Amino acid sequence: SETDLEHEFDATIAREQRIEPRDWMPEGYRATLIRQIAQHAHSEIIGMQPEGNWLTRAPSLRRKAILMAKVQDEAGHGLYLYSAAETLGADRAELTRRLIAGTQKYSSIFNYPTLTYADVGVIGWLVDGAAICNQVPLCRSSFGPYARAMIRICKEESFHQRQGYELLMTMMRGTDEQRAMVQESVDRWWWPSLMMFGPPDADSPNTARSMAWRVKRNTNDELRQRFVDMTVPQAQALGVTLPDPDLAWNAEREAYDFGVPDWAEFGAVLKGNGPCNVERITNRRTAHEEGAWVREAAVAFAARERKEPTQ
Ligand code: FAQ
Repeated sequence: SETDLEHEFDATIAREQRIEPRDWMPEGYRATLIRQIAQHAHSEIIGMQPEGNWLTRAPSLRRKAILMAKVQDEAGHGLYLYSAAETLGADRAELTRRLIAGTQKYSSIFNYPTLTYADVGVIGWLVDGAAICNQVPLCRSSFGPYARAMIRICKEESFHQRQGYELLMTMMRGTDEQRAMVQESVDRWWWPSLMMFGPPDADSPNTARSMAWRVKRNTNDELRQRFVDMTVPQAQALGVTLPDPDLAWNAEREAYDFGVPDWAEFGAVLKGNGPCNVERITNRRTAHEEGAWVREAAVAFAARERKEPTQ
């Protein structure tokens, strides 16, 4: 009966075992996973644009090769995550349709512009750093395909973070102008990076349910704190200042105190009013429309192959 199935599901979660696609699951569990995984996949695909902006203007062949590899990894992560969503019965074309229609979200962070080449380094350091902080615990998410996807994705994100930090170390060893460029970029990206972890726990409608299902393993505020504590020593080693006058070590808590992000700005970005929302979605829609002939050709090819099996 439905109750037996529900008990079985709860027991699997309680034993720290994985739920697999063919297992029975509550509809709410399925829906929240599709929501989170689709949003994550969309973030990877939209996230190709800010850095892709610098591919044609990378300062050397070496930097260009590294950046191309990173942006291609992000495409791979997106496709991998769409596949995980498909194991839950989601339709990939429908997910893309919802992204373009603006009815499914992607990470707020990708609605900010990349104004200088230092932004490539800072995205690697702070944005990938935040992504790793958020995603390492998701390797223990209760849904098998999502947890397994996170293992590979986190390995690649770690490489991305290192390339960003190495790029910034190189710039910090350079001229005064280069150091100023890094600092200016850090000033722009710090607060949006903190917003990547989502609203404060008190304003996070999904956290309690997702934690009980072990879809999420930590709250938004826990992970934000972990990110701040991890990043402050890295900023010191680099020689940059994080733009927060309230940032201070709290010996009692053994953690850094820090200021409050501008949650009104976060709300505006989520509503579609960030600096680059329109551009990001317009580019995605154009790419989708211009790729229609490829999808049609693939379908026609598959149909022909079914009729005339190759010898
Ligand atoms: N942006 O109740 P909660 C990357 C939404 S990393 C936009 O706390 P939840 C790598 C949230 O969906 C970025 N929307 O929600 C990369 C919900 O709205 P809904 C992607 C946000 O799900 C690096 C509402 O606010 N990473 O791409 C954001 O429990 C460099 C209420 O929030 C992931 O997606 C936000 N920042 O917690 C690529 C990680 N925060 O859906 C290229 C997996 C919240 O009810 C270059 N996701 N919202 O309409 C998660 O861990 C969670 O979904 C959270 C949000 C923590 C993001």
